Amino acid sequence: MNALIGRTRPDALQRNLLRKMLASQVFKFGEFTLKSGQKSPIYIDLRECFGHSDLLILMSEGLSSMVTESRVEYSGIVGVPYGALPHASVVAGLYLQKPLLIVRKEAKAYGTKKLIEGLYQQGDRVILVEDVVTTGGSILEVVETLKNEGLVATDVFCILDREQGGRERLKEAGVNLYSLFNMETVMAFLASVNAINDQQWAEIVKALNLKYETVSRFEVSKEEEDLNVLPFTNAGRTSLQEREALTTSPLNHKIISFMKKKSSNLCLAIDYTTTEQILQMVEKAGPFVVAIKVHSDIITDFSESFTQQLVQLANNLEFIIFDDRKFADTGNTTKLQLTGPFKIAEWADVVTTHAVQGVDSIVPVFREFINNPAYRLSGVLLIAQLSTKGSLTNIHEYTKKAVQIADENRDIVSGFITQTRISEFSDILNWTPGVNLDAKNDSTGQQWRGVEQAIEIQQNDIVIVGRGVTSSKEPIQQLKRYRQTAWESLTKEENEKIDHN
Ligand code: 5BU
Repeated sequence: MNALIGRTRPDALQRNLLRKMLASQVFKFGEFTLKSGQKSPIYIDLRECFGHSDLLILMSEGLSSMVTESRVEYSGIVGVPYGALPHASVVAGLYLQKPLLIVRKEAKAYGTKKLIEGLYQQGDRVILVEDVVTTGGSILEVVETLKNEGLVATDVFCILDREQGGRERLKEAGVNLYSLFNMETVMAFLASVNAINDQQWAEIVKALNLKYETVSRFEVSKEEEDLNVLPFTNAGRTSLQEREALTTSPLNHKIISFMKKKSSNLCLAIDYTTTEQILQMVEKAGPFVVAIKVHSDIITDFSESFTQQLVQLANNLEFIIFDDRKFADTGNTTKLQLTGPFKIAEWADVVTTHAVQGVDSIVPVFREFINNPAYRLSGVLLIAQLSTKGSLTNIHEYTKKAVQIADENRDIVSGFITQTRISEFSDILNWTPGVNLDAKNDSTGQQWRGVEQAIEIQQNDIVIVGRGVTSSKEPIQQLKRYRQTAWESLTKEENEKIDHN
């Protein structure tokens, strides 16, 4: 790896913005023909941000900071039509609180016939806000119009400098360009988080005739290593009441009723290997959790009597039985595994499945079991993102496909196993493993983060905790601590909303 660490490292706001842009599909990969006729393997569609208010806000915040830091003096802000108009409005109206000017592409044939709308006087100095600068052509046209109206414009603030000669052309015309990102920063980010590989880097460099000889990457800190730091969707969590009313899944109805009754959004992962140890823990932990998760295939003395006792405890103590079996095979094999020696479909309320085998190998098989009252199984949790370091589910395309499978089959997919909120459908519950209040990682790839990150920032619903409780000397004390922290995190927003009303 030819690292150019430092040179192109974006700051925290930029990194946050780039991550959001990646998650919101601003960067599109494929084969595109640009306005210039050039072919490009990447297309940066900044207009995606009109649909994501958090992106529009972050971009406007970045543009505003650049303007302030530049110390350029100006009395008005001009948005270059049309793509930059929303940004210019937010920057002028909200952040910098200066008059907004709009330059028409053509003069109106009626009324004032003005080419420039807004509050200004001859001789005023204005700045320009633009989204993407390629050759600088549109900016020079706007500068010319402004000049003809007696306005002075020598500074342009843009989100992306595509490095296609715009900066140089503007400079020749006496116009300074300030950019939030240039192509190299964008590409260094994409390479650093493995969204593009070295070959894609080379293809982009060639197609856009860029001058970089080596792949440039910056160091991604431990916390940032994984792309799933922020939610995929802006559709925030609605209240439990609303979600209860929305969900048609009997399983989720049951889970939400347990959550409310027990003030708990906790699932305990009991990875003990003997039935005695597991049952002892279930008896003590049952009252505080909404679900108990087991791995049936790690239990050395697995028996039918074990599952009978487990079912009885679940019925009495009101929790969901979750077998984390992670199906990932043909539909036929999944069917055999559900009914095989462990008879999973008979005692588990919910199981996990990977999405890798594709929708046709998942949905019909599980639907058959879930709709059959002879089986206890009443929902599946689709694994959209794993908690492990370097997980291949960090490839966003994969997660998006998993989300699509779930969104379209909400009668059987009652939840996701995920790191961050990914679906806009709030009736699908987001279960999240990789939570520990006292440790960051184990020696075999697990990555843990705290409850606040998992529930408040990443907007998950149910915390899956294992060793944080089960390896502790005082497991029930720890369990209560996790329950309280997780429940406070989940209900905080709801309580805040109630307070505001
Ligand atoms: P831990 O002891 O808190 O690391 O236990 C987490 C449990 O969740 C454990 O049973 C794992 O098998 C399970 N898990 C996970 O940790 N990460 C994942 O991405 C998935 C499951 Br899927």
